[in-house]
Amino acid sequence: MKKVLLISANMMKKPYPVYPLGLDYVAGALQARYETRILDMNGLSSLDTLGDQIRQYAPDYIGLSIRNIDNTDTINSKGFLSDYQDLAAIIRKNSDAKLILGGSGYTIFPLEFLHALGADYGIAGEGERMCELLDGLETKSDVSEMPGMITKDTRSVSYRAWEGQTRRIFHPDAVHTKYYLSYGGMLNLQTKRGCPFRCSYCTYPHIEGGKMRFYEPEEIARQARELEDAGAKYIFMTDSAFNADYEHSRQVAQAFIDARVSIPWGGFFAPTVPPAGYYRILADAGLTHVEFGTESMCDPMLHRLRKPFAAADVFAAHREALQAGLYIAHYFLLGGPGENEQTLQETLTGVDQLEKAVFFFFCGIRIYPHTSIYDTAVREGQIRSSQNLIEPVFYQSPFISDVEIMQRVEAHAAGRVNWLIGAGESKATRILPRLYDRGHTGPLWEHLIP
Ligand code: B12
Ligand code: SF4
Repeated sequence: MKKVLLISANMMKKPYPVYPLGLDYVAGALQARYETRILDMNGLSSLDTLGDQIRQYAPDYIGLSIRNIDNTDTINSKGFLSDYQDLAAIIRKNSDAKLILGGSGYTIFPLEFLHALGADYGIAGEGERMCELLDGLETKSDVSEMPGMITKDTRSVSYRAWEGQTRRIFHPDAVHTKYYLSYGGMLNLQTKRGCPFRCSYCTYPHIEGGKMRFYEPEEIARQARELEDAGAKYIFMTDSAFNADYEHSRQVAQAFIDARVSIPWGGFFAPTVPPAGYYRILADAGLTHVEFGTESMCDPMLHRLRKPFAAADVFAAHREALQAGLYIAHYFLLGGPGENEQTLQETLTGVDQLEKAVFFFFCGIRIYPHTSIYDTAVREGQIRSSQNLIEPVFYQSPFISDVEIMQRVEAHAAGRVNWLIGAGESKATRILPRLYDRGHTGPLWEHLIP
């Protein structure tokens, strides 16, 4: 059997290190026909040992997973492209294997990454297609027409959602699994792919597709048990919006109850009005942390951001989640088209009315291709359509600057510990690593709830 080494390039440890779930699926797709090994840069003691590992394994193909492009922080922006270029250089120095790129970050900028890293191939979208690519290369067929396939000659990218089988392979004893278990204890799980909404700034429907594709609830529950039995202390559901389909997510919760999953879990939720008793059932199934993608508490802003809810719905969702005894966080994305002093004030006044929660404020919206805010920014002359956006550019409201927004939020927060402003370098993200080092588990923001 030919050998494939799958490398997770992500080395970001804030807010906590993230298990490379995507590679479990890629490995699952390859397993029948290729010998596969996962190497996680997070679990590696130093970059120097990477070359040794590559030479030892001597793979025929190397897949590099690119998840994060940058830290998406307006103030302390940090891009990871040069780190990935260094990684690619080490790979090339130690192996003649064909280098194939993939991952969620990669999917946003597939041509840019392929050229910047000098890779041989890339797959935009789901990595389950990697098996097809390798089979094609083995038989020396033309692979350039496969959906999502990127070669050095590709000029435009077109891909469609993967409709075939998906299979996750999880190794409880793998070096990288042990790393996450010993540092915060968080593993992750996906219950479906795709998001049916079209929020103006969001890349998720582009990465995962706009049509939801569900996994069997019993299979998810089996995986949750597997993670729990391996020693996980918390599971993050990586779905774009866990409650985007109320019926399926309720069935997942019921399957957890039936399978006696007892580990706490959380995920991203849209603050839409839930059916009666929804959060209660989820809480009974182990849900402890709800992370609402709320973005604004001002209806005209929510409308312009194309959110599938209004401010009144946020209060309803918040109330239901609170009554079910859950920890709640709301994420806000300020500075979108039309943001001004009044809309910001409306949001801040709205937030004041959300009791017992943690609030994360992101001041400035990163512009990504394939989003409607991208078109707005081009129309307004903020970016050129030919511009390479791997280096982050943030949308600027003509009526209020990101710095002004941040100052106003800070002033309004008046030192409240549950109001967290900015992405990368906030007080909380400096404290978290120390808490994990001392053996604490899970997302930990619940400790900031008043
Ligand atoms: C869940 C999630 C989180 C959770 C993760 C929790 C957890 N424990 O898992 C939390 C909230 C912690 C989080 C944090 C951050 N995130 Co996040 N996150 C996501 C999200 C929604 C899903 C990722 C996921 O697990 N998907 C499920 C798996 C199965 O899919 P996958 O990894 O994409 O893999 C598939 C394909 O990509 C492909 N593939 C993957 N690897 C490879 C390799 C090869 C060779 C091939 C061929 C294919 C391939 O095949 C896989 C199977 O089909 C994505 C958006 C999205 N919808 O993808 C953003 C996303 C990855 N996050 C993003 C960012 C920016 C961040 C943060 C930096 C934000 C911040 N400032 O704090 C941090 C970084 C954290 C860290 N330490 O790395 C960006 C990355 C792009 C960018 N601008 O850098 C994304 C894409 C969202 C966006 N804005 O567009 N995130
Ligand atoms: S912001 Fe959330 S609900 Fe909106 S499109 Fe993105 S994932 Fe879907």
